[in-house]
Amino acid sequence: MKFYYHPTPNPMKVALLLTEAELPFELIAVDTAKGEQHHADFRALNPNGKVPAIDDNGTRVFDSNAILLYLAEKSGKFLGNPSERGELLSWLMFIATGLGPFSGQSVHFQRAAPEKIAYALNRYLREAERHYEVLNNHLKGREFIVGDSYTIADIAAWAWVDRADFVLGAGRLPEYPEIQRWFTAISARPAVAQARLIGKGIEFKAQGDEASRRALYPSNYPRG
Ligand SMILES: N[C@@H](CCC(=O)N[C@@H](CS)C(=O)NCC(=O)O)C(=O)O
Repeated sequence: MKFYYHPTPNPMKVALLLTEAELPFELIAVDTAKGEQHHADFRALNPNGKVPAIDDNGTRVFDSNAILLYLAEKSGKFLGNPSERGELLSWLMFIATGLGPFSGQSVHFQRAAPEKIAYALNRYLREAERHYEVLNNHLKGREFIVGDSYTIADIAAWAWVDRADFVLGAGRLPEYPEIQRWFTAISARPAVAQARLIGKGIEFKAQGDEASRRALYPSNYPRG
């Protein structure tokens, strides 16, 4: 299996599941600051031009939570109790469509947008905070997000909460004590330390110059 990777939250979900499930893979770096996500051979795997993607012996899967479901079903691990399937799907979609994108946009408008736009800064930070509140309330009295076992919902949320300092502002995770407790416990899993080592020897380009802005934020430039 080929795993197309960049050290950012959505690929980190897949890195953690591959490590937890002990699935063998070949790591393929996609340097998004160099625009490699737009190359035709990568677009054939992921027409959306984003990481992560996998190529499992000719089967392509793109979009991180789809990959989590695919690999969990393939390995028969981290899907939780079948009676909790509705909960699992609900929380996976909550993360895929809410927690993740609002967190990502909050980081974008704080750190990457060419202008500081008060409305956008407030809108995305407040929506990220609201998603944190929903998760924090849900985790009261719970060890895991779904049922009483570790699932791909925990894996998906972990990769985003790992960036809480950038999403919410440095040192703010303790404002969500249930998430903090849950995050500390997941982060102590041996697979997390292993997942953090994936791609460590690879030098990815730092963002910030004109070429990387064109690669990452093409909508800021004229078409064509
Ligand atoms: N919905 C996609 C989003 C993937 C995504 O936004 N990936 C980011 C890295 S976390 C990326 O590829 N950024 C480069 C770009 O947008 O060109 C998923 O969950 O996999």
